[in-house]
Amino acid sequence: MRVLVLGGDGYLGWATALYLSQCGHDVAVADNFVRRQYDFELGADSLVPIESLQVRTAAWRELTGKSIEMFVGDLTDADFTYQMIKDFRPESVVHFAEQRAAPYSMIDRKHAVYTQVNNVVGTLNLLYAINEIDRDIHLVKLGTMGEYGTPNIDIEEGWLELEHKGRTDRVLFPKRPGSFYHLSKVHDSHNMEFACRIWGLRATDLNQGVVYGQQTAETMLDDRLATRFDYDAVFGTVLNRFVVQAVLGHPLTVYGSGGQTRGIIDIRDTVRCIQLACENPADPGEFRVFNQMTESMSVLDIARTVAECYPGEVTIDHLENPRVEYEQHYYNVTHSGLVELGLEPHLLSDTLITSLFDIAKRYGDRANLETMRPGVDWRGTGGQP
Ligand code: NAD
Ligand code: USQ
Repeated sequence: MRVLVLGGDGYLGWATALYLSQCGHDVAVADNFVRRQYDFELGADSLVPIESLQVRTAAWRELTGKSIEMFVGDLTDADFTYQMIKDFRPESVVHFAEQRAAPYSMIDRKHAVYTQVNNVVGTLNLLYAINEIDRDIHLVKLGTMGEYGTPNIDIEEGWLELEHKGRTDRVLFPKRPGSFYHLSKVHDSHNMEFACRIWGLRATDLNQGVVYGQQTAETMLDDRLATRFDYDAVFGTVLNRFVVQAVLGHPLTVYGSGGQTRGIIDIRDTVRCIQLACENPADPGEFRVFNQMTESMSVLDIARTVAECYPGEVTIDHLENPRVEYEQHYYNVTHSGLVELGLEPHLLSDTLITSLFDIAKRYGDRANLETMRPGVDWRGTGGQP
């Protein structure tokens, strides 16, 4: 299958491109490298050094004989997006290429507007390109569990059977997201559902939980194939941050009481889920939604698990929560769709955490502690990252 991975220079896009290539698919990647630009803006960097996309793809070819074609450009540039689809003629497009940090979107008006324009316009250009060039292309789009927020009812996979005043309907599950970034994903989901319903496109929205881990079988083949490891307060995700903090002797930064519960997933399961979605496409006209997470954990339980696994002293700090979010809430999520397609989840284990400690130890001298403390305040007080 010909698969185009948008955002292929990023944390998940790169690991996914390698995995799909290893599975025998004909893979191309696209990126505008804006993720590397955010690092310059924030004074942050991946803990693990990453090579340029040119070096990465050349190393993959050298090691495996498989080539990954590269498109450099911005999805918000419609001409670029159309030309790329015409040139590569994908059967599936996997879309990771968005600004994905909630704190980044909450810095100020400029960053909120940038996030929503980048994400919503990029996806809309893509929907138009698919509709005008080849409606049979299956769009596999990364959404987020945070689209739902933390409602006081069970979270279903995208859709809800509703009974109201004696009548029933199947409606999109109500969304109550927690940042302008998460809202951009809600807007994308609505645009995609519309494109499926009105134009007959086929799309899968993968509402993914917080990803942890850094290595896959493919990225481990050679240091030049490594993917990013973010640990700063803007782009670092919670479990990966706690691992780096433990190794550096920094207190684990639990926001508030830590009772907030999230769906989580190992990066090795992320790449497998994408493969399963591509190889089992949605039907024409279908807007299919999967909740791409394998287990739920509270932030405090994540911190305790990391602290218990670490063979040294670890302290847990409860910082005043810079975000506005429920710290105690109901959380029960249906996530059976991908398992039914064949996913065999890796649940969070001591072995995985220990291997992350090893990575953090190896590159610990590259860490910049200045970027560790949260500086973005959800209440709009003009906090600086
Ligand atoms: P990332 O920032 O590492 O990668 C995204 C890539 O997209 C970057 O390389 C960036 O340069 C590129 N990009 C952004 N805007 C672009 C544009 N307009 N045109 C071309 N390229 C563009 O992010 P990631 O962690 O790999 O996440 C990938 C996707 O998965 C995102 O959509 C994110 O919302 C979703 N997701 C991530 C997580 C997680 O924990 N990392 C969890 C759930 C969902
Ligand atoms: N948190 C802490 N301490 C920290 C960092 C985070 O307590 O040092 C808490 C946050 O307050 C939040 C939870 O941990 O309650 C998760 O935060 P996060 O930064 O790991 O994840 P989030 O901001 O939700 O975003 C990440 C990815 C995003 C993706 C999302 C999936 O950056 O792209 O969409 O996870 S989900 O959370 O399911 O929406």
